[in-house]
Amino acid sequence: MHEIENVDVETDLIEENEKEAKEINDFLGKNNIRSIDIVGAIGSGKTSLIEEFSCSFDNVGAIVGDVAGEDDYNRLVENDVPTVNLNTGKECHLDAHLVKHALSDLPIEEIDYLFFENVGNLVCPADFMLGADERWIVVSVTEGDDVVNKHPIIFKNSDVTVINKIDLAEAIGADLEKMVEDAREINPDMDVIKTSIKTGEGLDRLKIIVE
Ligand SMILES: Nc1nc2c(ncn2[C@@H]2O[C@H](COP(=O)(O)OP(=O)(O)OP(=O)(O)O)[C@@H](O)[C@H]2O)c(=O)[nH]1
Ligand SMILES: [Mg+2]
Repeated sequence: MHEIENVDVETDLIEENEKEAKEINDFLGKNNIRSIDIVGAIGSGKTSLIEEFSCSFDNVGAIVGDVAGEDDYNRLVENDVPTVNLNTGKECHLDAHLVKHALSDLPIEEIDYLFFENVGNLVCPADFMLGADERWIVVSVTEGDDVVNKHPIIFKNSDVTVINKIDLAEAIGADLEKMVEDAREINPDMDVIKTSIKTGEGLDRLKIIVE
């Protein structure tokens, strides 16, 4: 006879992840590094945002996650950003264990601002915090103006919402204010900032939050 035992694998994984995330946050704090975990849909503007910050702030570093390839890594290295590339294969999010290892490949003493770019999607990264000071979620108007409402968990677990590509809102008929209201309703404590990385609109407000 086989005995049936319930093992709550997901809870164990998340608890283990929380422990390592706390270690990361302690480590970065001791090294006076301000850290931001950027999550968001594919193509919403995550790497573009890190590129912007690397032009505005000294000593930016990054850890970038994608299922495959070195595209984002190459873009950031071209901008002189010390970067570690993490390919997750079939996994659809970064986790604290991966990030902890990646930290040992960065010149920590040369970094004041560290950005994590999570794998692009609005579902898998939701429960896996990476130990950053803040989590920002970047969505763009081209994903549809119901994208916020459809993904409440990740907005609940974030500190700042960036609604990007507002330069395209009119062209695609997106209701920008609906997106803002949805985000505020899901998480009333969250800053919600509308941006266009293309025109520069809204970026000053984000830079103030980074500082
Ligand atoms: N029109 C417009 N295009 C933008 C804006 N921000 C980013 N883009 C473009 O959108 C595309 C995707 O931007 P990325 O920064 O690569 O997006 P990402 O979120 O890093 O994408 P993944 O890493 O693949 O998930 C690029 O071609 C950018 O130039 C914006 O505000 N307006
Ligand atoms: Mg990217």
